Amino acid sequence: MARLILLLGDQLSAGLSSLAEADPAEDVVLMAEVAEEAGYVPHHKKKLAFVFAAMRHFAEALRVEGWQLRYTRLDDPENSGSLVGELERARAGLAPDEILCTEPGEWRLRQALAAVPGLTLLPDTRFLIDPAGFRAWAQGRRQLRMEYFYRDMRRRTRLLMEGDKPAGGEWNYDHDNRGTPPPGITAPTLPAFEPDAITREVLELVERRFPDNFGDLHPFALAVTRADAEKARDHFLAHALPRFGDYQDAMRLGAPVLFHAHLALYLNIGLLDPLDLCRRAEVEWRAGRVPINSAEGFIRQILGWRECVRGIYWLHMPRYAEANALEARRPLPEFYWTGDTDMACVRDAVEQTRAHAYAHHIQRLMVTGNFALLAGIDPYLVHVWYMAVYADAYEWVEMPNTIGMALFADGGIMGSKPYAASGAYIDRMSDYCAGCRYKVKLKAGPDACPFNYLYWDFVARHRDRFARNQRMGPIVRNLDRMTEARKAEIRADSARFLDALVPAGSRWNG
Ligand code: FAD
Ligand code: DLZ
Ligand code: SF4
Repeated sequence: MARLILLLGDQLSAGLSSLAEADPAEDVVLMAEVAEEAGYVPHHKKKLAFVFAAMRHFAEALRVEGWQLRYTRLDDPENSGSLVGELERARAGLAPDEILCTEPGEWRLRQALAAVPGLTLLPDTRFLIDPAGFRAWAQGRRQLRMEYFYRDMRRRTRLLMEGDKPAGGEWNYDHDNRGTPPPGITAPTLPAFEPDAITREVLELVERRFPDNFGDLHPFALAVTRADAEKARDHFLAHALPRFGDYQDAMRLGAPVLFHAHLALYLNIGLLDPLDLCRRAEVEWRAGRVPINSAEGFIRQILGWRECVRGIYWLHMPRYAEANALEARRPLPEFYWTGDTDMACVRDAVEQTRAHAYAHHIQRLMVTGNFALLAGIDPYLVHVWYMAVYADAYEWVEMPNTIGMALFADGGIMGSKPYAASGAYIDRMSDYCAGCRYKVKLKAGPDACPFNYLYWDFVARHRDRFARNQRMGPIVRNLDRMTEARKAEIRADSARFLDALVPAGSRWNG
């Protein structure tokens, strides 16, 4: 036999480099559902079902195309439980001359695969810049500013360009991305995909094997094939992209997706292609169907942020996983798993995360992320939570967003200042506060919004560090102007609130 192609669960792309190298007539593709990948963080039930159902459908599509396939199901009695174990089992049975695998998206798995004799790792060409290209870009720069990286990526891909100038006249329409949806405006409903027999079998498997994992398995309406993911994409381009730009930072009670794409899970597993998606968004703008702030805002997220965080991940691993610049040590509160908190904003974010394995960016960053930052929760524990609960979570993208962007635990690699905010920000961008047991306008006492005193407590705890940060200077000066009595009140309110937090059980707390 010639070659064995190991194809991972988030490599479900027809144009994958390992498949492009292979010969369907001779080579064998190995795919495996394994306990190690399913269990290294306690994944949301919907995420598990999504990954396994998409894997099984992709395998079926490869078979139809004529590939020879070796597919291990989670329940196969011979299943060794790990990808390397499955590789060795296949090697023993098939005696391949060579093993090929496209680079995995995680340091942990890369280390394991790099140690397998006879295995060649091929570049993951689904991204628009490779780790070496990013390293070259980053070399010699004191700070990695996403904006400059993004402009270079625009020039490199020619997306939204008129000659050497940005289309529309500006590189970035961020200032037009902060509108609040007027009352009565309705967001488009996501398309729902009825589970077929393959998916129903997976749903039954997940229910049986992972009964205690976080999250609602039903209703399950995610796309698990490329054709359906493309339908979801087209629905977004037609119905939500036109307003994506205006309401990118808004939050609404009980409206999990608003005008966001809900496409990261399909991009990250390989069912959609990022460059193709960006080109389609540009076509919508050029045809006059969407405004520039939407097309540019959307393309910026994929071409800029998505590629940039991947570059940062590979540049800084494995140290990045242990980063804890602010020395945050508090355990993760139980309400991250139960939603059992009086803070209406946090409760809504957790409850919809439990229902959909989804929350949009501002909820992740400015509600659950902001709370963890202000409360000083251990970054690694927060990382495990984000990895587990979102259907789009893979370490290369989740970790820099959590440890860097949300928690500032990397000391400023991802951003020049922490994304810390008091209740006023959440109030401005959402309708949560009106129905909350806490009062967003109150600064002190048991009825005050906890984000208000926790914000100042956070600034006070890190005063000396932040005093050295140019962008935090004005905030530190505001703190310094407070009376000692006011500072003592902030400390007392924060201690009362934080001491009352119930830590999640050890199973969920590392
Ligand atoms: P939209 O808001 O519609 O954005 C469009 C696309 O842009 C997304 O599909 C995504 O591919 C890309 N994108 C947007 N923002 C980012 C970003 N900051 N980093 C990378 N890509 C981005 N994204 C993930 O894909 N997986 C994760 O595990 C993940 N974890 C996160 C954890 C935290 C703490 C934070 C603050 C953000 C995280 N993000 C993650 C980034 C972002 O929140 C999600 O990509 C986005 O919410 C996915 O929903 P959407 O498809 O509706 O995106
Ligand atoms: C996320 C995931 C899960 C839950 N299960 C599997 C699996 O059983 N088999 C597999 O090949 N891949 C799985 N994955 C995706 C891998 O964890 C993924 O390849 C790494 O996270 C690297 O991005
Ligand atoms: Fe969240 Fe504070 Fe508003 Fe309540 S009052 S919803 S805790 S920001």
